[in-house]
Amino acid sequence: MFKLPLFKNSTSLLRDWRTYSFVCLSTVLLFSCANKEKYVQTLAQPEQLTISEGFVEPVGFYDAQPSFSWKLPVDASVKAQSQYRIVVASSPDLLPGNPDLWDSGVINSDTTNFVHYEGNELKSRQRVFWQVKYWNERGFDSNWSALASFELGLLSSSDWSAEWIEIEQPTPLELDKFDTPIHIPQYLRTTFTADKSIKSARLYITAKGLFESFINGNRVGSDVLTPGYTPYHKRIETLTYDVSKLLVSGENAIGITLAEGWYAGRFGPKRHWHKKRNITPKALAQLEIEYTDGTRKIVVTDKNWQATQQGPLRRSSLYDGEMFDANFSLKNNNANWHEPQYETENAPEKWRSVQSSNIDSDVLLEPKRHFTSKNKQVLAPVSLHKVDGKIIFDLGQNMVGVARVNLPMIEGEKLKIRFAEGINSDGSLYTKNLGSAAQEDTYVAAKSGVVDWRPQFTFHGFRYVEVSGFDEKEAPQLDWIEGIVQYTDFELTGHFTSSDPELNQLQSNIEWGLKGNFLDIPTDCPQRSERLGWTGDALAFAPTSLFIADSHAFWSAWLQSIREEQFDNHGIPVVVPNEVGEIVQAGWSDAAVTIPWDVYWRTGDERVLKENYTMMKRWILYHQSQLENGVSKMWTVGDWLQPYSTREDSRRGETDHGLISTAFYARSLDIVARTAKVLQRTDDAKHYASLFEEVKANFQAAFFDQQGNIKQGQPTQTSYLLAIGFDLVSDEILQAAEANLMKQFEIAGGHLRTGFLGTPLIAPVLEKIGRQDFALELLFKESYPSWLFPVSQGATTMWERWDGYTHDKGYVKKAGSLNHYAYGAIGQWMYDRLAGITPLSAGYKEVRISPIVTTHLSHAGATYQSPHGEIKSYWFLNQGELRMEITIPPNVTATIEVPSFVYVKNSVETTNKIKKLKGLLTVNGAALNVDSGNDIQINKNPQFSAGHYVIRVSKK
Ligand code: RAM
Repeated sequence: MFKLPLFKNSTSLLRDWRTYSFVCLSTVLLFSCANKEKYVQTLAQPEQLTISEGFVEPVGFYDAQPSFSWKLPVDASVKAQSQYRIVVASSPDLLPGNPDLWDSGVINSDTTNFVHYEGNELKSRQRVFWQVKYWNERGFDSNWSALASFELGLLSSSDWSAEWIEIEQPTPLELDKFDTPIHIPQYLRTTFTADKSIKSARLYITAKGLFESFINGNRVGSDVLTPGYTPYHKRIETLTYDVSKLLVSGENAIGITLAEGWYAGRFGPKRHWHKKRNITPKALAQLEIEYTDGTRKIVVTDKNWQATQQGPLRRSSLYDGEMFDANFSLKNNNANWHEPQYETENAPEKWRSVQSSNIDSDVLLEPKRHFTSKNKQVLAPVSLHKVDGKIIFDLGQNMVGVARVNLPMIEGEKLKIRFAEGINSDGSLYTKNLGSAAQEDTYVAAKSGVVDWRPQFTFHGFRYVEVSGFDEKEAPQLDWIEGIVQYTDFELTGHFTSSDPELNQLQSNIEWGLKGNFLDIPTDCPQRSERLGWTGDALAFAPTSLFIADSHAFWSAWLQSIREEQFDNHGIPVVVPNEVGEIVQAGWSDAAVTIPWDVYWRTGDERVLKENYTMMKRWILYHQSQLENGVSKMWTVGDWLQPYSTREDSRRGETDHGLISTAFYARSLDIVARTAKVLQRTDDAKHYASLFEEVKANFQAAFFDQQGNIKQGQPTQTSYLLAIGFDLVSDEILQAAEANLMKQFEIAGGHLRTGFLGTPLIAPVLEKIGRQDFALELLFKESYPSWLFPVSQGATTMWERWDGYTHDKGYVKKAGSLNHYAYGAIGQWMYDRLAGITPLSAGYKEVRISPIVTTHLSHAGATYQSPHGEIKSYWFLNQGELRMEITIPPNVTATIEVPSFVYVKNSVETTNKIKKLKGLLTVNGAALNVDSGNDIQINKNPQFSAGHYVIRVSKK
């Protein structure tokens, strides 16, 4: 029977025994540079130059007012930056001496990130070069950095002389069984002569739909699913490719394949499909060639292009998959349709003229403002089995992307490729959780032999791939299939690991949640007929994602879409891009406020706050329009998917909806107040802070009694988590509320009983009330519901429901998505607290290294590529001895709090939950006296510079 006594004394005891004391011995000079520097003439140059949200040497860049970032080298001579200088020029020859665009001058500042460009106005197509140097804390200067450059794209619609083109086709269009038009993919082509020698060429291109482009037989770029997914009625992103090397002097051909994608296909909820009836895919391209003699030639999409729907791509749908029929070949004269030798006259039955339309004046054409999606990883099957004559390959990992097939077929046969996240007990594919998404690709062979194919304009969520229709004379081989994992092309920046394989699997599942649902926009799920940008899921997962991956640009771009989708009444839609109509929802739409803050906090980029500030303030106005007597009546689905909910619609959780909506109003106010402070809008800051206090009082009066009990609706874990987590109860009743929260856990048999809103708050709130011990118990629990329960049932991704599948019962009736990242929000606590890397100021400029050490593990830790360089924190516990391995990059100040005790696994009595760590404290081998000082101050205390540390608490 679960028992959880809450002794306040022992709680504060836990709080107090936090650190070890020691005397800072001046002999422990780890990375002393004093002597060395006398001889140093010039310091090593700054590294890893990026612009705006982390772009490296972009071509077709979106931002004419960029910011500059760099990293200081990891070098004993560099502890911090005291000054910097940036020079920017229109030509590399002008640098560093004659910067014609901007010279920042020598600026006294330790800032190395997001320094705003303040030079001459930058224009579309402009190529810009820059360099930076810094001075260290002792006034020595560095070499100039290597030269970095960027080139702007076509910044506004007026830069385009191209027209939208599409095949001339009969109207009305044929409808599918869902009443949505069938858009057979189009092939569009033109040829042209380049009559001089080519210096450089850029292809500016986009689509209403999805495109791939080809020049002279070669694929342009390696992006997938371009241009991506934005509110197309407001803004369509454009791509720029350097195609200088693909063109030749003489005859050239350019081809575009065009499919329906998000824009024109059956996508989103059923009730909106019919609206797509008058929408058809279109392409827009502008090829700009610069000859060596300085003259230019422009080739644009216009009426002169030709088009066909008689190509091998017969059908491409995001939900349903792709069909490729090799009999519809587009080859003649030994050439492919995107080569100049191909003759459309030889295939007159196929090629038709196109219809063109002008660029819409109210839809912005802007260069893509984050990274494109790409093929990021390849998975090989781990096994295969046969069911009903079909072969099912198991990739061992639930993933998102496409499958490449490489297998034998017989002429005329149809290869069917089906995808699922799971298999039934009879070994067949489990497809019940896919809704109406068929997730099925088809390949029709034109000749016998080995077929090597992958689709272009669809993606699937799957672990299992079923194939039928191959040449059955051949024995199936594992290498017939490859899983090609596709997601937004960012770098993975954070890695967590521990001694516990289950916890590591949880971490892996969290990472795969990101890989599976960051395909151009953040989605709830990648497999069923949904795959939408649900704001609430994003709100939960954003902080975790910002550690795992360099998702700064990704979030900033999606926030632009949120701004564009904000309703006139200031509401924020629950789904962005909005496919669901006018639905606004507390706890979901608040993402418009929480995510700018999360991005700012993790990156230090103030621009994300500036860009979104108006939207954030308008969102507060919407909240205010929902108030009645100080309490919010805003609609919400509530604590979505809380286990054991007794509500009629059990998905909606038991927590009172008014409490949730009022709590999120307060939360948004709190963040807007903090944002105003960062942006130095003092009056706003005061205004929102006082509103917050007002709402706090209203919240407490409406929902809590004097004993800290919930008085409206059911008492639930989430109601207390929101109240304590968002700081909404006064000090007088806080302790009682804390005890009531613990009682809720006790009632639940020591389990969580929270949905999408409560779950992310569990560990941080337990920590806030001094119950890290219990947070650990919950984290390591394996029985339902818990984070490790799905792991124990074989999960390789995060699930929408804690019990989507069980070994005993198989898939539950409403198993839901097996790739839903929301519960992955626990990652943040694992990185911040188990590994112990917590930012104390925005962008990790100041950090605290203070891992929670527990006998649940013998080691844990993380590496994080912070905006200033690599931060590492690992701890190892061996027979009561502790070793910490820590790296702090230059220009960061850190407080290392050496733990003075260990949380003991499985202790029932609170008093036994911690065990003192005793022994000799050494830092890089030198002993420290335990009598004075608490923490090791890196880069604050002159003794301890940035660098690597091994800290031990050992028995002798
Ligand atoms: C579901 C989505 C999402 C959730 C909403 C409320 O359909 O999958 O995860 O945020 O509903």
